[in-house]
Amino acid sequence: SSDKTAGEMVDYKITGIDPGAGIMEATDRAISDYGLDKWELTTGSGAAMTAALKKAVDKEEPIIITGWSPHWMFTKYDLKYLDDPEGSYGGAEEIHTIGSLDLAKDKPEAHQILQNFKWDEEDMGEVMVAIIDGEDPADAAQSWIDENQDKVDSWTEGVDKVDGDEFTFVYVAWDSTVASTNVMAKVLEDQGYKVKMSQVEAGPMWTAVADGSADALLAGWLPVTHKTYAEKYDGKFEDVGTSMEGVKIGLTVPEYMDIDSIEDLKK
Ligand code: PBE
Repeated sequence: SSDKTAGEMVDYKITGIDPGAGIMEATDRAISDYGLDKWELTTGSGAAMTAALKKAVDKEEPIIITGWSPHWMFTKYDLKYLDDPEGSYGGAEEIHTIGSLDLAKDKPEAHQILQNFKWDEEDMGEVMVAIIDGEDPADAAQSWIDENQDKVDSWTEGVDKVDGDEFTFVYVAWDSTVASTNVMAKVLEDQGYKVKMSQVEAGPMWTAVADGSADALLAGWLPVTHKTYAEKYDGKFEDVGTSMEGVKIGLTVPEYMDIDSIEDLKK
């Protein structure tokens, strides 16, 4: 440790991701809730953030990032969340599958599978780690499916096959979402769908499902992370199901940093 404050150590900079991400809005809220007037949240992307994290960890330098789990960064590095006594980041979040209002009527087979879709942090972690270790996302998804056929069968059991119907997922290039979307794209392809994966920003992702130009998104983080989007499009989408429980967002630092709480950033 040093005599410097956390702010001095990182130049009062929190390394963020894409501006539309819910965690960015939550971080703006934290800056205001904790009175972090001198602090700045930088924007970029998930990939730029994890590149900055790797660079810092390699040199054991201080860094503060917008983290979330499940994410492979917690597997690859020793990291900790900063305590959040004000609750700016909410508590235990869930990942919801969000469908267009026409989904159940127009594509009942896909709707049923998405309703059944549920996996855990370890499952998603296996796909994410394979991708970050260099595997093509589609191949990583296929390997996971091959090794977890029982789980996949439990999602598709009793659901009729279809014959080339089109299905569009919208997703953001967040590592967790890349993993889930690639897996479910394969699952729906095996069911007979012709699946398109359209990569967009967070706002347009919600808009596409709400206006029906896409069928579903798999990264509806609720109740807090995407609250603003869910409220904006209230009544224009179906909350199809919860694919994972107990997920989390928050400010994240390497274990070697001598701070434990967002309150420590005020010093
Ligand atoms: N995330 C991953 C997203 C939701 C999924 C935490 C970066 C967000 O902040 O909107």
